[in-house]
Amino acid sequence: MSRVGAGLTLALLTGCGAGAPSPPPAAGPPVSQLRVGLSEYRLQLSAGTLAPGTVEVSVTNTGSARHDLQLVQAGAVLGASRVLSLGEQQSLALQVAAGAPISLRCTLPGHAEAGMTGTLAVAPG
Ligand SMILES: [Cu+2]
Repeated sequence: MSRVGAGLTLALLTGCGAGAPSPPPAAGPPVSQLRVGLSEYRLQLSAGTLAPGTVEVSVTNTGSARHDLQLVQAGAVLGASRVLSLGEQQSLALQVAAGAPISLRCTLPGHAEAGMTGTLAVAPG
């Protein structure tokens, strides 16, 4: 118990110092090219907001287990990669509708629950 408390205090004191996990990308300018890294067990997104229209997504497995990526917008699957082994890369071309956010997940059993999920905003049209 006390060890957990001390760790939390230290994290608060050091704030954004080196070694802290990098926060998810803030809502920056909308992009039409996105890179997604898959690892255990998280998704690394190169941007937080997509431009509507055609978006190129480059998916790379940077982890050591097999992963895939599925992107869903408004209940419809926009695109999905095959299951990628370590170091494998696949490019997807998506047709993105304006405004509605996109959810991302690895579909392998247990991976989304372990943290392999993410959300992208989409700029209004
Ligand atoms: Cu996975």
